[in-house]
Amino acid sequence: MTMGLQGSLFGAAGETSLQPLSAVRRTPLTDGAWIDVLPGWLAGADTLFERLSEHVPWRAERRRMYDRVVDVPRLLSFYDEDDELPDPALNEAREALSRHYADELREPFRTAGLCLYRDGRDSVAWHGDTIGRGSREDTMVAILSIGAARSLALRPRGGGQAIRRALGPGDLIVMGGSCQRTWEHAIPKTGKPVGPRISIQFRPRGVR
Ligand SMILES: O=C(O)CCC(=O)C(=O)O
Repeated sequence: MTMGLQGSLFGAAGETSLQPLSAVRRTPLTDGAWIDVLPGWLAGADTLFERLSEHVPWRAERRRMYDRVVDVPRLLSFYDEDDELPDPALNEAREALSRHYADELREPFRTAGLCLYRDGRDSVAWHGDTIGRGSREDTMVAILSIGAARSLALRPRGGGQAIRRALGPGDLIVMGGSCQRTWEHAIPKTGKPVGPRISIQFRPRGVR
């Protein structure tokens, strides 16, 4: 699939490189949750976007909602821990994250979930990554965002003030601590004319 990028948003094509993760900034949330943010972690995000949008086997999914089956409003591709990642830049990103968070996470990031939001109508609803161990254990989910800027919204599960972080091309956000079970996150739809975005989520084994 080839998705057009707006020239004004993306720089000249080139190779990708990662900035040092020592520059990441942590924001504590409530109940032992936190987020780490590093804007512009990946340089050359436009190049990676072009490669992934073309070479990843994007899948459309359908989901039951009450008495109807509806299209999931984004395209998906999942790489389990033994699968070859679709681009060497993703191996580098996963290794860098595993190295940086080794002492705190005490296990490497293993899987990569990729989502393609084709435009502002694509979204993901409020949820925590609680299918696996995230429902009972502290863990981390690291998201590398490339393509058009979109907001990631977060809110405490029991109710409370939501926050938003705008994720631009190459930006990193890591949700850590109890974030998956005590907070929820979403990519809200937007009426603004936004281009396509790819989210790359790295997770440890058994977190989904
Ligand atoms: O698009 C994103 O960055 C968030 C993706 C997400 O929350 C998920 O797929 O579980």
